[in-house]
Amino acid sequence: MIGHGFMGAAHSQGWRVAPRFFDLPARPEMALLVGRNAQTTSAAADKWGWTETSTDWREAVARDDIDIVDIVTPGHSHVEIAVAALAAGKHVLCEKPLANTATEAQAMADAAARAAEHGVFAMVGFTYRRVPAATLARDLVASGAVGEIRQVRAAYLQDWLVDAEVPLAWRLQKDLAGSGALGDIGAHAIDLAQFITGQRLTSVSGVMQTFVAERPLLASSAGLGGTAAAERGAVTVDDVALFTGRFDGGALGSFEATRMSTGRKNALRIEVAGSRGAVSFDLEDLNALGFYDATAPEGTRGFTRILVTEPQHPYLAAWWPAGHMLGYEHGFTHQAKDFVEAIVAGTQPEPSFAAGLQVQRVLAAVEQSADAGSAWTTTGDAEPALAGRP
Ligand code: SOE
Repeated sequence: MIGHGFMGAAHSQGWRVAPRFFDLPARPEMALLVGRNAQTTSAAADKWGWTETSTDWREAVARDDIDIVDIVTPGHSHVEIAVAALAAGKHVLCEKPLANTATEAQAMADAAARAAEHGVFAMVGFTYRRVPAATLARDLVASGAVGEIRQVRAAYLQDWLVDAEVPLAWRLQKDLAGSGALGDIGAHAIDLAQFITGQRLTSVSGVMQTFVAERPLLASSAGLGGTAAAERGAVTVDDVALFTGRFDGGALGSFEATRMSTGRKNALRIEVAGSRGAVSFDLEDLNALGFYDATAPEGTRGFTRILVTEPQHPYLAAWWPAGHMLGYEHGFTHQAKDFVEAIVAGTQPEPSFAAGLQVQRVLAAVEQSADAGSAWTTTGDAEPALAGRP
């Protein structure tokens, strides 16, 4: 695994736990943790259970005893590491968003397509698909339970940047992160909306805003002269991105990605409204799925709160008895399980780098639209032929 920040902790949990709760066809070994600083990397390896450490990712991806490279670094380094690892014949799991630009994502998708011809596979880490309630939502929609999809409402609400004194972390710097709330959490909303509906966004109209233009530098990046608190740096990404979108299946979508939603900590909310019903999911209540059946007998209709903890629900047979809840980290365990199973079976794990590229094109279209006064902007996927469309 290359990197060891917040996602490094979450991915380590997934690799550590997956073989102990799922009967995997191969047992992943947490062989090598790579980071820039030898001391902090060694401490992380001891804490999370990695056997060896290195400060040289190029040497790591070239090793014959390494089969999988898991990239959990900031977005600016994804393309170089992933292309090198795939060329070296390693299967690659890469955190979201796939890259910082559509051009970088295209290079990664091309490298993955070449590698797949030799049975080497790549996957991008949109883990929320693997929350059982989200997978159940997808299954219900695919079964026709909500009928023709008309509206998709997706909002990823956080508030960790409301305080103007929160330091200038890498997620707030365009050269490292590519964009702010849009790419970091908007990418999750886009992927999950498309996963649950089975439809793709084809055009968008967006607006983006940075509310806090300067923040204190982190101590590590403050100069020798001043103190961290005294030195401030420019925020070069969005705090909030709002956009509407058209889907290729004819649905209309409204999206929010914000780190300024005071009081909301990690609320990824998706509601899909159709001609026969609706599903509603909230990551802050991730063991439950709301389901409305418009065909139920009149007088009995209402949103049902399905507790998604039964053994017949996705992934649940490996866990606890009904009502004993899962958490944020289980999506990462399910991700590791699905990735290992696909690699051993010789099948393409989803979401693929091609899927990651499509999300990157939506992100790029939102930024392009926001720069052009919220003009409708196509994502590159074929527009739906809609009768009577203005
Ligand atoms: C920060 O916004 C963050 O850690 C994202 O980077 C993750 O992808 C998301 O799962 C939780 O919030």
